[in-house]
Amino acid sequence: QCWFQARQRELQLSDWFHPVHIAELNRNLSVTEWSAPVVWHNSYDYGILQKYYAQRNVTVGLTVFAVGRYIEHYLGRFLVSADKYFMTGHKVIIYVMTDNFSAMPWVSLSRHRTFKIFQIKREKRWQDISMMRMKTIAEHIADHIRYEVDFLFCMDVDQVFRSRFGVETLGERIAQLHTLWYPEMPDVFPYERNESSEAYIPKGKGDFYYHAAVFGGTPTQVLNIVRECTKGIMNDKKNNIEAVWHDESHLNKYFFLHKPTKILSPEYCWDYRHRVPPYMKNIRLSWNFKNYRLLRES
Ligand code: 2GW
Ligand code: MN
Repeated sequence: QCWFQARQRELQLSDWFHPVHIAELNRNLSVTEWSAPVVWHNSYDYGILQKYYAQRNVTVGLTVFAVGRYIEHYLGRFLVSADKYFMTGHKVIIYVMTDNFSAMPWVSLSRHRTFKIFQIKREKRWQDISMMRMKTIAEHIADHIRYEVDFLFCMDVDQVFRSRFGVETLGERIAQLHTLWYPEMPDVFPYERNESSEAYIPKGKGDFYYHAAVFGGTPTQVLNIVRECTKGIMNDKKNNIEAVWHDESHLNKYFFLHKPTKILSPEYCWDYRHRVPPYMKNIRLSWNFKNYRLLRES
């Protein structure tokens, strides 16, 4: 069963109502077929959530990787904006994984916030820099992160926080709708279509295309996610296969099999090169400018 069939039922439309029209309605979907909330600016009461999580005295972790040129290009703005907008008012630990301590920008964080920096080795291919994050995150969760935080987010570094990215986003398994694909039909999603890949999702199947730039949940759940993705990536390597969108393809496979319990609207990871639709009222995080030629040359 496909998401648009559920939407047809929910909206009491007849079966012949064309899925393309439903994609239009899907733009402000507020709950999935499996009852997971989709978080939009007006879909929750922040005051209540803020109080609830403050009473529980939660600590939220955030992993970010900066290797090579991404240190000087992105890490400073990412950290400064995270300090301002990520889980403001709550305890935060930012885990920075980098191949070069000495290039780290100097950033001072506010009260109740800290970061821990870890040295990682630099992979030769950028595809591996991206994919091997899954393995490194798994090791760090198992080793220490799970004893330190109640919730954990894993993010790309090439983005900037723009306004509150708060406790409304917390949940067991959290996935991010991709700016480009959220209004589209599942059969056009850029899932991995090679049957021999561990990331394979058949045409017509799937719910959403999730963006690997933001995912999270409880440490236990995130550990499952990144362990399974690592397994998929390593098995593919053994068979000389690389999924079309690398770790993102494997993450999409995981969330196809284990549905997220909370989904973040594209407000939580917007690409400003696209026109902002009128229902996109409060952009929280956006892609940073990317000079592909400059970044991918070295
Ligand atoms: C990546 C691509 C080409 C050249 C360099 C790099 C690179 C990535 C790098 O030199 N240094 C580095 O630290 N990275 C890390 O990998 C960094 O944390 C970055 O955010 C992450 C993913 O690379 P990115 O952001 O350039 O790729 P996107 O924005 O196209 O990401 C999507 O697709 C990726 C797989 O191709 C990942 O799934 C990513 O999570 C997605 O958002
Ligand atoms: Mn990115």
